[in-house]
Amino acid sequence: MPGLFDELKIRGVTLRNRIAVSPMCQYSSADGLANDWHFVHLGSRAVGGAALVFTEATAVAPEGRISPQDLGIWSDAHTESLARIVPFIDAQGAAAGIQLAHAGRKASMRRPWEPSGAVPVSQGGWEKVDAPSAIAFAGDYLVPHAMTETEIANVVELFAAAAKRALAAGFKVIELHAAHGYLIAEFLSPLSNTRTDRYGGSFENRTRFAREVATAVRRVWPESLPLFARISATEYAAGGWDLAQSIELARALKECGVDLVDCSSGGNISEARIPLGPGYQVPFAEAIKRDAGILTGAVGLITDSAQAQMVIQSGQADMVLLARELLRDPYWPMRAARELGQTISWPAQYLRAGPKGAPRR
Ligand code: 536
Repeated sequence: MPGLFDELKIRGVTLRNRIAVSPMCQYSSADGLANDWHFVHLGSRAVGGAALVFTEATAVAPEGRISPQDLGIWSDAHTESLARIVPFIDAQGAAAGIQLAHAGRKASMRRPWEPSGAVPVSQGGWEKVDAPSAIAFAGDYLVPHAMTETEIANVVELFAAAAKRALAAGFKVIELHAAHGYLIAEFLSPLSNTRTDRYGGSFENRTRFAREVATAVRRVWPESLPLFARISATEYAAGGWDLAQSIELARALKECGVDLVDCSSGGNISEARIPLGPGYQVPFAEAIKRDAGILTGAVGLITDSAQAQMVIQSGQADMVLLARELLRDPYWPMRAARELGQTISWPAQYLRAGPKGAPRR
């Protein structure tokens, strides 16, 4: 079994180790554009030694943003704002990844550090949010509009258009956001999707939108570049989406050209009780890897280098995605390498502080 600091080759992309920066909302954009915050946030984590640096959930359409301050990728200006950041990530030896997202019924919400609730139209929120069925996520969320089949087809094409823009911006990996109760996940769950047409009811119908998005993105995304999908492996609710369905979905997504399933959980049922704890989602990555025969990523309360090393060495997952721990310490991969007795290359600018001490003059 490989270790945390062994390379991972997926299609034509070789990642320098098994550590990725999980997509993390920064709530710092104006009009969906990337700016200096995103440059420094993403750039410093590439300097810190991660192999793969994901943007936050990046919306394929304005109304697909979780908050008015989310990143987006629906115009040339958006592509250009991201294209400024990608070469810097590349130059650090990391690969730049973008998570493509549509927030569905969880769109148009306030930033977490503001009082909670939907953003009123007068304050830049939007009038209408989309979902498979007209069922609100929770009391302070908008009641969504149940999409028509034409509207569904349009969103599939928006994902494909966003993938083309991601390619133009220089990204090497796309992750589809099919987790956390956002639009794709809303279609998967019989609790949020009560449709009676081709997009609701049976497992095949509920997964149709996810499969169509993956297929449409794969059509425009080069053969040589990896495609990931983040899913919620369970929604912790009786009669809802669960691990058995996730394994089936992973098999189906593999057929559509998805290379790796990033295994998260929750987010579609506001009352769900989630059994949080160190590495609590790792067993989902393990089960999906084993039973669907696809690469997986483990995410969720992974904070410790020995813990991350064990996830990889035991074969539970092929990579780890760190989120909050990489907010605390952008240099976590460099620190983890030292703790695990591994040598990794440091940025030349920082070498005098590196594991081998000051370079000789
Ligand atoms: C964590 N979050 C995920 C977000 C943004 C808000 C916070 C996202 O995916 N864009 C989360 C994890 C699991 C379930 C719900 C939320």
